[in-house]
Amino acid sequence: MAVASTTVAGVALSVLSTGGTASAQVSGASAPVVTRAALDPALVAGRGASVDFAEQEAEKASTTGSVIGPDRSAYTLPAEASGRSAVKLTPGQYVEFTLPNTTNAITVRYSLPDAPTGGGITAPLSVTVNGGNRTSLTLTSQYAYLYNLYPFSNDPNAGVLHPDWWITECSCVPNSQTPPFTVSTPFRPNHFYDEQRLLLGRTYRAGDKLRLTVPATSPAAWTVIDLLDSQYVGLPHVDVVAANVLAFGADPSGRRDSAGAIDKAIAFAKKAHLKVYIPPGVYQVNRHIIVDNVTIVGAGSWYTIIKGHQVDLATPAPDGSVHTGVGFYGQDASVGGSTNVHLSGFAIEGDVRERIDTDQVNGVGGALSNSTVDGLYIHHTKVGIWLDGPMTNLKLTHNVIADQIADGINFHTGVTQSTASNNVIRNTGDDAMAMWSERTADSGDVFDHNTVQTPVLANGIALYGGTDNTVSNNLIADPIREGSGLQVGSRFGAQPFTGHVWITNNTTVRAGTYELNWNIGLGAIWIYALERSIDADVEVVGDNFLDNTYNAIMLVVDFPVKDQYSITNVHFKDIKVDGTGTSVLSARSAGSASFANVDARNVGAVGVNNCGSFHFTGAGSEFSLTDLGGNDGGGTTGAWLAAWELPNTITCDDRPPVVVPPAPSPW
Ligand SMILES: [Ca+2]
Repeated sequence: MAVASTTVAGVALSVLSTGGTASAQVSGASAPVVTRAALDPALVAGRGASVDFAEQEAEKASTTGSVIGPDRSAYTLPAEASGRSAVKLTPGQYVEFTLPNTTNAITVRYSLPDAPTGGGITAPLSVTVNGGNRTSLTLTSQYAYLYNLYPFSNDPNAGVLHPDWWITECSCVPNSQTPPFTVSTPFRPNHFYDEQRLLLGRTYRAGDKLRLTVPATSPAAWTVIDLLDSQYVGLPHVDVVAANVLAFGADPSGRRDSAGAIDKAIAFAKKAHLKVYIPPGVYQVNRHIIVDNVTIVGAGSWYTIIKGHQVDLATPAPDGSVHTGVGFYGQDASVGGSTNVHLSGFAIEGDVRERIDTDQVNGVGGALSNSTVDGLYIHHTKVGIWLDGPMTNLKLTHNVIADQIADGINFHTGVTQSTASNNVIRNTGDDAMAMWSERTADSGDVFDHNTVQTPVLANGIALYGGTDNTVSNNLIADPIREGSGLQVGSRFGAQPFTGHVWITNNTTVRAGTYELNWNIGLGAIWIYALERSIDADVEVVGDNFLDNTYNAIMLVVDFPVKDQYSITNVHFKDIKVDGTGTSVLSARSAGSASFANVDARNVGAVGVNNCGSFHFTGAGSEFSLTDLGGNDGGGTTGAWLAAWELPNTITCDDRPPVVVPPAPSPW
């Protein structure tokens, strides 16, 4: 990882364009500014995934275009950008990055307009280094753009999808109005971004200038560039002692369907006790490859690409799917699941553009016990990795999951003793990572050292019930709406939380989002009792909550059940809160929590916004705080945990003015 230069002042200079037309203004830094989640890497050292690329935000690079943002308002281009800012280019404009390291491969995160009637467009982007070696990317918005209410639509012109649902735009049920309330279109556009990888074909040095230029003839009115990841990709991995899929008829040109050939290679490998090897190439697969007791190795995710079309099923499958598509699936848990499956070193490129929750069109699925998934790149599937247990002992490591319609990783139903670590997950349409204890509890699971960026809906990492699960050392940035950085929620029919919940040493940044339906700010971590009380031992230790849009911490019970459920037994220790638009803690629940060594600064409102369960009795709030000492600092209102607030002073204010905090800095 390169040393970041974060102190380079923006320089502006004027250059004459070679076309002899008007001069263009160039703004931004010429020295590389390497960041992690748009932060100085020193602020997040030891947290998040260890990765082999360096990340540079376009808004910190040199450009003839215009910087958009920062802006955290949902349904806008800046809000879904890393760091809530990006660069907008019109045809002829460019953004130029100074490469921080030896580089032969890049990932560009970008946005294009949708087609007027939906479905996306394509447009070129030219890549040059030091003014030469031109290559080109064909960008697309065919996998971007969702509109409207759940389960969303690809039609930018559609009226409200559920006119019988309450919506926040009118604070009404549209069909109950006379005349019915109509929404303006496009209604709630989101999921603007996509990303694309490119092997440059030769190796460049640190200091070389990589320029992304929108050709003057581009059909796209604008091209937004969010960031560039650059890296050096080594030679393809070769496995000689293996069942090579080419020997079984697989077509590495991607022209013929290779699913049958891969099945044959798997069958042979199992008999011969060999691995399956998939050499460099693009392999067309338009259905699930069922895996059990097999190891499948690619040449590396930049070289071996399994790519498929979404296929309409003639009749719905027993699981409710109406489509199928490329994916590697363990057998269903109802027939015992699969075991001893090891997948590594390839990409899965799906073709999912709409959200149909009954469809099994995920990158990896089924039940996979005693298994590993390592070094995959999973793109354009519905969910990157969705496990349906019961199952046990799965390890997910060093996977990159991007541009999903729904979740990134979901441990669903009785997934136990399993780990997801060092994964990078970006632009999911739902929770980036979740443990969902539906019907059967997840237990003994760990999400550790993952990096999550810009989930456009829901949470960075969410736990829905379960026993003795851990979320540790993760870096979670830029959640956008109807969720936040970390959630502990009794929701979605989950089993109760029992035993311990450990939320340790995570960093969130630019979380604590605005909840559009509730019309209030959430916390970077929010503990939410909707379907039952939360009374397991929740230990929140060593976490840093940076640049919170609203609160750092929220404990909330849904209003209709505020007198039924409570949140108790939550313990905060060794926490740093750097910057809150509003409070350090917002309590909208009966119950209690303890605080030890929770330090805060740059706090925008009263330290504790204590509403309890909204009875406002003379005895004080129904939520009480225990001060275990060392809770220092505060902001505009003085100490965040002042003696006068303890144990349960009512300080309830739903919508205090937001004070935008300064950027996070070394503590
Ligand atoms: Ca950006």
